[in-house]
Formats: sequence, structure tokens, C-alpha cells
Amino acid sequence: MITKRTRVVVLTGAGISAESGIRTFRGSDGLWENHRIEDVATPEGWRINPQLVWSFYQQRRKKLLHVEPNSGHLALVELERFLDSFLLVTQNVDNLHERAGSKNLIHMHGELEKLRCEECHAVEVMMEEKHLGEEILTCQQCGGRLRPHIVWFNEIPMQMQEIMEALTHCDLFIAIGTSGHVYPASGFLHKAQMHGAQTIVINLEPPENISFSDEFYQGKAGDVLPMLVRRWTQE
Ligand code: BV8
Ligand code: ZN
Repeated sequence: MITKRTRVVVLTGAGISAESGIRTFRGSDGLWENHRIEDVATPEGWRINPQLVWSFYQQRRKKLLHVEPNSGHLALVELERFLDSFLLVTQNVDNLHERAGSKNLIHMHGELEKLRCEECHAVEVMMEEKHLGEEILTCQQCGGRLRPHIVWFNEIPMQMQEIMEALTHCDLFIAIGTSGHVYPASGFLHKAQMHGAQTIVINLEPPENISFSDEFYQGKAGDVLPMLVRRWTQE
């Protein structure tokens, strides 16, 4: 059902990084457990207590140094190489897709590796030892305060124009490892289906938006994806 000319858009969520040891948000050991979302992942939280938010993200940035891409990330690289038209949109802020080799990739909720100046909006990858301390850093260019280059709740996701464009023109949309809880990402499945795409969900359990999926593969991304990609690329 997939040829190299099939135009594919993939959306990934925290579930694809779970097998690499990065905790999901709503799982029992979810990240937010010891922190309320509004305290650490909103502009309000940052305004009220920047040190708490800075430390929350530094702890997660340091974690990136100790995790590796898994077979699910690698299967998506194989799929991208097989297809003429492929876009990977991720809600994840980790760098595992790019480290696995994904090229056409959009981080719609930002990236842990990057910090952004609140004054001049310069964005830099800052992952050296000296960038991972508890001291809130300032901009090399203008001296402004740096913040995580992350889309917090009530902020606008990145590159929505490109994402909407891709959703209206794809033949197949695949959602992987996402609970379908956070908007607007949770609306992509329905949007793609409305524009005539086939839709597939790969998840440990049925996500909230499962009704918009033509096919559902229940299981771990690290097991299901390599099997599916092998079937699609060797047919
Ligand atoms: C916006 C960066 C306007 C932070 C993140 C009331 C009702 C509805 C919506 C709202 C509302 N009030 C406010 C809103 C909007 C809000 C929202 O949706 N809130 C939720 C809480 C209801 N959204 C926003 O504010 C967004 N902005 O709406 O702006 C707008 C809209 C359109 C166009 C222009 C402007 C901004 C949201 C971005 C927030 N930032 N991340 C950080 O990471 O620190 S969201 C964060 O949580 C993640 O990035 C991710 O997106 C989300 C977690 O979701 P998942 O990735 O799905 O992870 P989760 O743990 O939930 O699920 C994992 C799944 O994997 C599970 O189903 C599990 O079963 C499965 N799984 C586990 N292991 C595996 C597996 N599957 C396969 N294999 C495995 N091994
Ligand atoms: Zn600056």
C-alpha cells in the first residue's frame, strides 16, 4: 500500500523516545509528576520563578548526554530514505530523531539543545558543559537573558504553516507514540483524514483521537516500526 511515491507525514510524541529512557509526560512516571505543568512549562511559570524553570530544563538537557536513538527512530530514517516525499513532525524536544539520521524534520514544540535570547531572539545550540549549570545564561550578542527554546503551553507551536501545508497534501499520515492529548498536534490526524489521507496510529494504548485512525497497531514503536517499515520497503 506504500510505494516510493507515496507522500508521507509522520507525527511523533514522547512514546517514541520512551525506549531510549526518556520519560513520557502522562505515563505513571511522567515528567510532570513532581512538577505542575503551569509551574515549569508555561510563560507564567517562567515569569514567576525563572530559576525553577531553568533548573527543570537543565536537568532534562543533561539527560540528553546519556540517551541514544532506538530502533523506532532508526526505522523512520529507513522510511525517509525509501520515500520521495517524507516529513517528520515531532512534538518531542529531545534530539534523538536528528541523531538517528532524520533529515526533513520539524520540532513543533522546540528543542532542548537550544536556548533563545529574550531580547534579540537569537537561537543557539548550547550544550557544552559551561551551558548546563544552574546559573541562568545571558546572550553573547546583546546581554539579554536566555530562555529554553521550547514552546510552552499557551505559546504558539513552531512552523505551523509548513505543517498544515504538508497535512493537506499527504497520502498517508502516521501518528506514533502520542496520547493525542495536546492541541494542535492532537488535531493533525483528523485534519489529514479530512484531506483524503490514509491514517495509521502506532501506540502502546489507543490514544484519545483514535477514532480518526484507519489502522491502529498496538505495541511499542521500537517493535512495530521496524516490522512495518521492512514490510513497506521490501514489498
Ligand atoms: C496552542 C514542550 C494556540 C514542553 C509541550 C483546553 C482544552 C484543549 C486545549 C487547551 C485547553 N487549554 C489550553 C489548551 C491548549 C494547549 C493544550 O493542548 N493543553 C492540553 C494540556 C489540554 N496547547 C497549547 O497551549 C499549545 N499552543 O494551543 O497555541 C495555537 C493553536 C494552533 C495554532 C496556533 C496557535 C502549545 C502546546 C505545547 C506545549 N509544550 N512540550 C516540554 O516538553 O517541556 S507539550 C508536551 O506534552 C510534549 O511536547 C507533547 O506534545 C505533550 C505530551 O504529549 P505526548 O507526546 O503525546 O506524550 P504523552 O506522555 O502524553 O503520551 C505518550 C504516548 O506514548 C502515550 O499514549 C503512551 O501510551 C505511548 N507510549 C509510551 N511508550 C511507548 C508508547 N507508544 C509506543 N511505543 C512506546 N514504547
Ligand atoms: Zn540577545
